[in-house]
Amino acid sequence: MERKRVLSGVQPTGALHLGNWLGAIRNWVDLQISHETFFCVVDLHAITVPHDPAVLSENTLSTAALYIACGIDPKVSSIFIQSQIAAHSELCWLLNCVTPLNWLERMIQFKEKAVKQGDNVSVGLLDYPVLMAADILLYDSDLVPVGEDQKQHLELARDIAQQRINSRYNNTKDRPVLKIPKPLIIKEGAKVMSLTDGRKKMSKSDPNEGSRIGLLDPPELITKKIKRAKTDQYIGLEFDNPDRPEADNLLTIYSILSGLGKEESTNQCKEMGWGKFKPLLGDVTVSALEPIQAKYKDLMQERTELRKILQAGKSDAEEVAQATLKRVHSALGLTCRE
Ligand code: AQP
Repeated sequence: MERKRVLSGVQPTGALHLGNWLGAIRNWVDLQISHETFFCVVDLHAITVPHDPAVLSENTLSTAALYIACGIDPKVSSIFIQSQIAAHSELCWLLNCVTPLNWLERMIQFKEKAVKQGDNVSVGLLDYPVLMAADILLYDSDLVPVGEDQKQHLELARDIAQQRINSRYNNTKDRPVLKIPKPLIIKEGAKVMSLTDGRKKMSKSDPNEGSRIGLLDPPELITKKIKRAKTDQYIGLEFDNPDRPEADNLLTIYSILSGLGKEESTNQCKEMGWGKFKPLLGDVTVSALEPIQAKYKDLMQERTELRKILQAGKSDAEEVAQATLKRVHSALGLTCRE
């Protein structure tokens, strides 16, 4: 049976953290076995907010290296850098021309991020979901792993493909111009919250470094951040108590990283005070990240292998992307490209 194709990516907007790993990349690792997988570093998305070019360039390579260090196997998955495939920008333009402006103005992420930019909001930030639609549609993706925050964007990609391209311009009839992707809801996907506020998502762009654990943080720093993490006045760790978001978050991290799962970690920690729990969490976090950090170091020291992997991923991606772009060109009447 043909394997379903999956596409996903992370923005190189900063150092990857536990949330990116436990909420996204860790699930990709499992998906590689059962699906055909394309994973990109979405650097064109990263420039929709102000950025430093040198930092972006280093973060892009570092993010790709972390995919591999976390277990994405380049022999099985195609790993590539979004900006190296010009078809992303090209399809984005074509989709821009058929997407109503008010569809974009409704996007929650735009509204949230625009507030932070004040008068400096770029057209790119508004257009972010159309570029994301192009990323997904270019690869004829069957499934896209999405968290709560990205559901609205995937819905938009489906609407653009169905209502604005396939139903208006399907001139071949034997197959739709664009494949309509479905969301892949990962049951095990964890939402990791900030260490300083259990009601806020752990995020690369949080100005407080202490709010997140970077995948490349050294052991002493991890221990320090966990020691300083927000707690509450109760004794005993527990899941799902709405009044104790910090307990739920740290116990979730512990249950995943220790491999104990929810039930066993509840049994182990239900009567434990914070003073005993935090060093335990620190130790499992350090141990879980140690192999990732070692593999990452190897890849970044001798970058030839990494560049080769990205080159191979680029050519896999290019082949699929060009075929889709050609179909869209032809559907829209841009026929001079043969
Ligand atoms: N805290 C989180 N818990 C679970 N999953 C998370 N992801 C991000 N943060 C968490 C998942 O990681 C993938 C890539 O995310 P992204 O970097 O492309 O964008 P993001 O969701 O906006 O991540 P950040 O860290 O919050 O970045 P900034 O601060 O730059 O906006 C996605 O699958 C996401 O769900």
